[in-house]
Amino acid sequence: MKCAEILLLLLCLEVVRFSAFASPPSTCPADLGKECSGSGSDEWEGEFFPGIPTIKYEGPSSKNHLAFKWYNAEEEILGKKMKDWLRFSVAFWHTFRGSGADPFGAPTKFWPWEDGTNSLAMAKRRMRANFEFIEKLGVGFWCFHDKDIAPDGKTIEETNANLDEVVALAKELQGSKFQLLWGTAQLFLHPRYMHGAATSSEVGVYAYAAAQVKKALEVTHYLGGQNYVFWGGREGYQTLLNTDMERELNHLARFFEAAVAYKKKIGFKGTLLIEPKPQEPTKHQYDWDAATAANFLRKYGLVGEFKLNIECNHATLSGHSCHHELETARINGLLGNVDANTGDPQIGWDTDQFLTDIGEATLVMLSVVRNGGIAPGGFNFDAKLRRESTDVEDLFIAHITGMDTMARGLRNVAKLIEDGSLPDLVRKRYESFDTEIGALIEAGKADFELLEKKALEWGEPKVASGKQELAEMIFQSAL
Ligand code: XUL
Ligand code: CO
Repeated sequence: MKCAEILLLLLCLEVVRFSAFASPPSTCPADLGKECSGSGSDEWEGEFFPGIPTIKYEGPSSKNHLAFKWYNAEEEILGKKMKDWLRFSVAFWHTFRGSGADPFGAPTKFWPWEDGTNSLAMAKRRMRANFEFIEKLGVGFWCFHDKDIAPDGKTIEETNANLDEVVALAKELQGSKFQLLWGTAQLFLHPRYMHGAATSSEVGVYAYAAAQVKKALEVTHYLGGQNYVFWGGREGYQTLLNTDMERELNHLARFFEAAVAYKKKIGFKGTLLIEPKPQEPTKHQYDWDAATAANFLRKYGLVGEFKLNIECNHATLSGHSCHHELETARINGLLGNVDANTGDPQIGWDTDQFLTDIGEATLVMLSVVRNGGIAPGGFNFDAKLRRESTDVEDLFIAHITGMDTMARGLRNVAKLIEDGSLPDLVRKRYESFDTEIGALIEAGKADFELLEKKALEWGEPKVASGKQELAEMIFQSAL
């Protein structure tokens, strides 16, 4: 292949890559070759998922791949029903707009209810499929981006009218059975956001993004959303050589302040969440990790108005474990929601896989239990099928495994708490601070003169074993 051809191929692949987040205005999957403005009926004969029963708990010995082995919604663990600890949510974008495209390949998923258009009728049909899916799965919550659920119009007014129409249907289908965990505005796919949204160098883009978030907050409020998420995929930079980082961060803070003011104005009581991620698609994203986001909130006086949505695959991309990010959020009083997924140790991008590692899930649940739960947040499956998984039932199997994995994590934490030896090990490790001088240090009352006096008196300190292997042994025995 010649150099120019390789470049062209790479360019095409990049375009395909983000098609999982729905198409920009007036485009549709070219390989399906249909009109995007098609205004067919949103009616659909019969069920979207015929042959798939309501998923039930059958216990660990079940061989039924359409049953839960570990997640038993009504069962009480550590004083709360499993469904209340876990508050599972289906991500509309992956489940209903995920095409299977990756940086090197075209879409692979052509669900029976799709007609290849991005029409309003198609949007409504997808919404019906969404509620049948979550009902059969036994999940109480869902999450969406504005652009996942409704097509853009030619103007902001037309776009908002489309959104209103789909949201009215969503409200009706939600009824009192289901709840919106969070809504968000998609501020990364459209070319206008290439330099960022709230951190764009163009004031027109800043205003456009504000109009989009204003509307997304309104519809999230209308749907009774429990939270609202800001993920700033393009809020960052490709190079500092052309970037006024200080000015961009100030703009981002002003944008968040305006969101807080508008939230209060319309009476939206949900929690505002920032979702950290270090990079991808930008080289450097401003909300790099939990500690960076916490520092940003403190600097701009926004602590108290925001919490964090921790995504496990974002954590690993930032060089941390998910447990580290959850604990950082928790000890700062900022743990708001979990985007439950995982990455791949060999693939260096955000693979958004369903979490199936029981040890990892146990660590995640340790943080959530220490936090006293996650409500009004929940566990949103920001996770997608592999490109090669193309059966409708795979959507169920993936979520069932994800839910069972988190349920096993919760059950394991209950075992660890009941056993008590892990917290005991940690408590013992610090017991030298459970003394008069330790209390003075922790109260901020031990100055250097006093500490020097103690050091002279005590001489060389005895340093105990960290007992890491014992901690690992105890942890492993609960899995
Ligand atoms: C991207 C990501 C998003 C956010 C919502 O990596 O996680 O789906 O969760 O915009
Ligand atoms: Co996410």
